[in-house]
Amino acid sequence: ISLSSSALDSKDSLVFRKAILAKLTYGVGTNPAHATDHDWFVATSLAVRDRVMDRWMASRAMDQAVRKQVCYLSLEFLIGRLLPDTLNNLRLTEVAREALAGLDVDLDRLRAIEPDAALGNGGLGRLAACFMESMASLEVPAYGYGIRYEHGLFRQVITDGRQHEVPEDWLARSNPWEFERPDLIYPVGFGGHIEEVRASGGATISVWKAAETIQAVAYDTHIVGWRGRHVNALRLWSARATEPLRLDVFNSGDHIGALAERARVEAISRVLYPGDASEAGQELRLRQEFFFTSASLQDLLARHMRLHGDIRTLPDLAAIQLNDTHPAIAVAELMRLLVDEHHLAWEDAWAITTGTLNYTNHTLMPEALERWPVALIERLLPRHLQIIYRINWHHLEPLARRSADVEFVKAVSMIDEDHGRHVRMGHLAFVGAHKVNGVSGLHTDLMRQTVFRDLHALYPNRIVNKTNGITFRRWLHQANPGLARLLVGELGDGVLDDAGALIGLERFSDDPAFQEHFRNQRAAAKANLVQTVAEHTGVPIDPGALFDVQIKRIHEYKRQLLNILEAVALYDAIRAEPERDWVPRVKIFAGKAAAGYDRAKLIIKLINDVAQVVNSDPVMADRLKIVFLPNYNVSLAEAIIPSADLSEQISTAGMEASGTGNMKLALNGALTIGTLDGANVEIRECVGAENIFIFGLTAEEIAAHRRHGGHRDQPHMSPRLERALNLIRTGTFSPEEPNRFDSLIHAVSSDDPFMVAADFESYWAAQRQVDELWRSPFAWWRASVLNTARVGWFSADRTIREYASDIWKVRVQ
Ligand code: DL6
Repeated sequence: ISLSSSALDSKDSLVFRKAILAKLTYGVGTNPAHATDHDWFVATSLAVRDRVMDRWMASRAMDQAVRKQVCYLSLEFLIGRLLPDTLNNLRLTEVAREALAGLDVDLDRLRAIEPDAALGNGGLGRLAACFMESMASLEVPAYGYGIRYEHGLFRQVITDGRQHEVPEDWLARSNPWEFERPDLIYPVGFGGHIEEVRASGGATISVWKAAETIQAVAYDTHIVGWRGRHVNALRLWSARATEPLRLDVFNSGDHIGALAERARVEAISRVLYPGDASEAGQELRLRQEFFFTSASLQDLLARHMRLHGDIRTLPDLAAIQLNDTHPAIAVAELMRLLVDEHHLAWEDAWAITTGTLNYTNHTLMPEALERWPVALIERLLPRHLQIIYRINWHHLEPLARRSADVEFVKAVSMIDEDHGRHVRMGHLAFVGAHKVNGVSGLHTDLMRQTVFRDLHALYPNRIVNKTNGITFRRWLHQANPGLARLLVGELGDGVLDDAGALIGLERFSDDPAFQEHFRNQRAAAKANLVQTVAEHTGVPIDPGALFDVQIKRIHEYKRQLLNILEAVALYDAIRAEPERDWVPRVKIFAGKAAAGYDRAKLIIKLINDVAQVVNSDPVMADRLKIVFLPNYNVSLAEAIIPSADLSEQISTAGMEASGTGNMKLALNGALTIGTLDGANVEIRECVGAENIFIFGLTAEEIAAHRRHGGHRDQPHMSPRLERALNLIRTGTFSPEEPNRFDSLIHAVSSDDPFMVAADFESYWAAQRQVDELWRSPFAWWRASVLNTARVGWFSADRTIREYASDIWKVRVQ
């Protein structure tokens, strides 16, 4: 292969081609004649990585000057593929494409080979990934800290309409992006007892004698900021047994037994979200949380001491963000490290802890707020339980002195004494944090009024709002390159740097020629999705139809059930009057249900059963199609979002903390149909009430309804909903098992906890308004352009600037 295969190749692409070839030979150990696509992927990634290294070192050198650092502790980082991200941020995509084309290799094919790093579950994990990218782009010195799970979120396989979970194996082939740091190892202890030892000065100090010690080994992955200006590290910990095997046991002939202890220890970083229905599963989860929190804090303190030499300056030089309560044990662990290992007085340690830690809450749902049995913490982390008790004593003692109301004291205590003794991790995080934030305006208000009402009364300035954001580099520039090119053509290159510049599009919203271009981009994305749908489901869909998209975790509060019930009602209406002027629609669903969440899995089955009947009914033709795309992940989201006309954000009001899919879809021009929940409220403020379809009860109405015991009444059923439920009940979609969906029907028609029946008619009406607007293309595309133009505020750069100035007190560029 000639290095100058095309006269048109740029100098940079020639240099890059040479670099890829060198990596293929010396890094992968093969040559072009024998290289597989995977070999080319690794060689290309290694060549790209080389371009990052100098910047990474330079960023590190800069950070090590006296700049305050951010440590983002998160059990999840849903980063997806790194090749397109890194190429995009280095502005190298076209160079790489050209370089590879000269070697007869297609960049897009290589991109598809990279497994998604699915080290997360949903919104919280993807938010962490967006924040890491924005922090690098804004030159905030930051470390992301988490677990290097060997198996990320399960792969979802749909057979016979049902979800099956298959282990995900992203590390099965080499991961070209990470650097193992075999010398960066920290011990993490579990179990044992505490010894009170007399120190030289005469005081007694507590020494934790752990029963077992596990090694946390660091693996670093670069996170490149926009235009490659700054590079941060994502440091993930892998668990390793101190003893690789019991040689005596091995030699005695018990070859498996000799490795048993190692398997047990290393299970900590084996799987994201081990099932926690069993006690062993719960224990493993707590071990995971402590493992990565302790290693991360030890790493931070070691770096701080190396660079600055004085532990007391920690709050001036580091801000730690706890992403949800998963790392909340950090409050006790930081105190332990400061008091037991750095020998600080309790009060001094507490001032440092509360000056450094901050906590983000991501849910108000009681069942998702972590509580650990006291007995479990006592067994696994005895010293931490002592510390938690002491923190709690300091927290409650002033209340006792003022003879506060007993119920109030019980409500703010870190220990829930009522339902078996539990440690409330949200309370621990709240009391140990400098700031506590919600993730949308509504969610933050509800935090103040509900789960943290009493703590908020005690610490009235602690809760702040930081509405979520998304990185536009990934969710617009990269996911929708055609639209990005159009925007640059009209608004100039600056729109890539400044999300606020999108507002310049407003003036084109009425311009038929621009609308036409905008529409063409959507059409191209839809054509691609038509192919993807055909490949994955075999269902042919009409690219001219309205693409109505609901993509997110499957959960009752997200109300995929409401959506599919509306589809059943629509099916019923079309069958009754096929000749009416129906707007052709394709309802597209994608999402995973937690493995142990039977009702969510049944909703998946219902969607697939309804899809099967609707899609094969000749009366429907292209009027209505329903598809469920399997194995939703970041890459699939990137493929679906640019093609969406309508974005379903229909959670029960008050239950979705923010949502970020809502932002991604609106940015790409989809109109939202949604409740006044989470960030939908702010999206409506930005895009204008006339450019969004809002329906349903508000959070306040639902709360009032529940206060009056309304959820115990039979919900009002509209005749349309009755008919839809009847079709399901009588086996229209499951003739072989008519009562398959009885539990879903029962939930809706008895206490209706998610207000599906209550919101049904209003949702139906909003959907008919959608149809109406679709019939007026000029008005539809105007609204669509205005959505893209007006959502610049939801850039994660804005969110990170707010965290930086109001919570972390760090400088941004
Ligand atoms: O803040 C990120 C993301 C929000 O956008 C979602 O609304 C919220 O559900 C999600 N929360 C979680 C935590 N657990 N639960 N449920 O993933 O956080």
